[in-house]
Amino acid sequence: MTHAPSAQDLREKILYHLTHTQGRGPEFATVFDWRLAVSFAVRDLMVGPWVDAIRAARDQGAKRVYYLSMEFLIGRILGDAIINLRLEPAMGEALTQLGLDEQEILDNEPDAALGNGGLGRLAACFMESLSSLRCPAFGYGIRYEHGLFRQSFENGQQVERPEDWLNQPHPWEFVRIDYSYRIGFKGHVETVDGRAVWQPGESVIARAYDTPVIGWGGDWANSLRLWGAHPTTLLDLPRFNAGDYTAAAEPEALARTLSRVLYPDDTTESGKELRLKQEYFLTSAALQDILRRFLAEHGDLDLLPQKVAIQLNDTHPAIAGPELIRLLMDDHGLPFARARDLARATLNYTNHTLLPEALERWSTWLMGRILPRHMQIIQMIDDDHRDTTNRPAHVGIVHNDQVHMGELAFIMSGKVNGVSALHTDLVRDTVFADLHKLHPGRIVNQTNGVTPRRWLRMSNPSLTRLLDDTIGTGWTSDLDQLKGLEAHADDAGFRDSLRAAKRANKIWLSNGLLADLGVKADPDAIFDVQIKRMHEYKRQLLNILEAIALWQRIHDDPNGNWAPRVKIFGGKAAPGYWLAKSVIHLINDVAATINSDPVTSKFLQIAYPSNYNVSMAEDLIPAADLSEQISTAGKEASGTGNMKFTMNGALTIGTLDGANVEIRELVGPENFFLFGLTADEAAAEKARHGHARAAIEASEDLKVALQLIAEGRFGRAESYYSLLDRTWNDDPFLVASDFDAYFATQRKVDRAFADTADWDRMAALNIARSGFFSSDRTIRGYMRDIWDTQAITA
Ligand code: 26V
Repeated sequence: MTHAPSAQDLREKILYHLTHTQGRGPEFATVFDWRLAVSFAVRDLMVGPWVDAIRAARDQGAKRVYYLSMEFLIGRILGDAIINLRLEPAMGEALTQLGLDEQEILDNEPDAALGNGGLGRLAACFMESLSSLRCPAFGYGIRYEHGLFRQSFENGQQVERPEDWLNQPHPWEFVRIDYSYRIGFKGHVETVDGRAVWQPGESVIARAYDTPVIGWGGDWANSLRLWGAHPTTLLDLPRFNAGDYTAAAEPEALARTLSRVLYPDDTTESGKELRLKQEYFLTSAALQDILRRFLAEHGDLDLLPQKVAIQLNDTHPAIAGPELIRLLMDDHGLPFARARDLARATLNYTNHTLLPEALERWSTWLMGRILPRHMQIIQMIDDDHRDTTNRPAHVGIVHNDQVHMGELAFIMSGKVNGVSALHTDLVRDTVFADLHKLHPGRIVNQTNGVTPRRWLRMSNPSLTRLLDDTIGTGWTSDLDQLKGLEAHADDAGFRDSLRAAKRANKIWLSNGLLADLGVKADPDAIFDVQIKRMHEYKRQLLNILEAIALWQRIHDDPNGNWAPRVKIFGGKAAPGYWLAKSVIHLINDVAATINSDPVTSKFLQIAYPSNYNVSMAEDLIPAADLSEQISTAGKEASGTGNMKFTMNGALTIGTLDGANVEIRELVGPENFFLFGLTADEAAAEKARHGHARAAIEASEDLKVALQLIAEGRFGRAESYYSLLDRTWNDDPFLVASDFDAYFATQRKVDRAFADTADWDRMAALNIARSGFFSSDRTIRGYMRDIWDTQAITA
């Protein structure tokens, strides 16, 4: 930025927008009015760099990156924009002068919760890093009217309510009515002069809504372009004139359904027609927009791969392969082989999960009915691949009347990547082993990362102050500079400051937990945090069983030297995932019993705030001592929360899964609490008949814990019969097999926490060695290995 605005500049801008945009005098303004006025004042400072960035990319004929994702889990925008535009401390002063509470203003903003979990939050971190690195890019997604459902607990059980973030003005977006595209569905395919012509039976309009994403330093912004669905005709006039007003509005209601609600299930692929339509809606709108821009700038379709790199965030937009071929063949007259080659040189695919139940498949019947032309092209791609590779018979896209979207994405991509070293190895060795043999070199690794602007500088101001004072501010855009802390890890003065910073965060959180849940969290206790979607493979069950076993041990020896602990959980279950919901119920029931036990209450407390989201993560992570990353080895593709905890000075208790492997290698095995079976051992254990029962019989602690649940010590036993039955007789995620190792490792944590100097040393070293996990490093990797693209230099 040329010059940073002063507190007075900001105050004047805020008052200007309060009057002229909100239409309110200060004496009548609500917190909402003020928050919008502040947002518009901040937005004004983003628009210049944004327009300049778009112009620079066009003028230089730069290659653009396009990130296609069904999910962008943004969270709040205002606080992040203030940080990246470097408006602090001026903004703080301006708000104080206006008599406003900055925290209250920031908290007034609803989260943009347009995602389920890791995959969506990664997309948001990537958008921020792309801008911070000045890489010309667009994110393409859907402007869901309702983001991820709001969770509350009734009698300990999850209840879902609709989320309605757009039920109020959204100050960050710009609607572009000139960028509208027609998206067709159904109908039939005709042949006219030897060329296929798809005559859709239905269509909707995709309209662009742009949000600028400002990078660190505030001199570059890319666009997040979200598509809203609109009807091709607003009103059925004959019906209206006939007095049937409800029916007359039907076309509008129907079209809008497409961008109405985010699918809340990240667990099982349910093959729903509306979901397929949403995926095509996003993909077609994005590709039409990309081709329009490309043709306006370059004209010659042969240049497409040199000027455009498209990243598919999982298989959700994998219809991009057939759609791009369709546009090139049917609209631009290219022959199939050339269209195929151009598409494959432009598209790339990231795999985010190996869980078989989450791999997308569509019946050929549904695909053929909703997208008849695409079904033909999918068949052409599959036939062509068979003919050009001599592949084994079991390899391919269409099998048993199902279209396998992973195989489609793989075959239509130049590069395919996994999201951690271990995950990429497993992608090569398992799901895509056959395709990997046919196309060696196509699969590459890009270990995930997170943006240190939001996840350190913004959310952890007390640690940020210490870092700035100790090593300067350069770490913000060059996270490897955290290495400079290593020299201070043995300095008792530094360690005391680190402890004080953590303690301030714990006190803040403790006050919140008391106010919201009535849980008394002693700031000197271990704050032990597991926050993520509720999934069997993430093993929240293992964690709560450990709590029960520990509770019993404390009971057996109430005067023992127990390390006080507060276990904190956060996370939502997919509405139809009843086993995950039953774990939520159990955690809440166990918390109610344990928290009110006078014998143990000073040693063990359990808190489960409802409606975990990005904003809650920003409060919990800086206050954590211990990060729970305890998935069954081989199941968690990467994890990104694990990285956020590490850079905020929490130590990890974890398995050798996902990016935990790399975290442990980098921070040093002596600074990481490892336990449990490896991926290979877990696979072998699962194949062993009766593994669960054998493990339970061998563990007194686990047996007692399960017994107490079965006896109804934590609410009605019947509620947990299925969960117990599964644990005894099936236990596919090896909770029982890993229990004793987990319990023992938690006791090691207890002892380590008691030695404050040593604990703080380990925490300092975790922070110092976490630089690798910046999403800036990840994006540089994609730019180099996948997109072959360059940043625009200032
Ligand atoms: C799956 C599905 C299945 C079909 C229906 C709709 C739907 C929507 C979302 C998903 C998400 C599955 C993948 C996912 O979120 N993976 C997570 O990606 C993170 C970023 O790479 C990674 O850190 C986590 O380990 C991984 O679980």
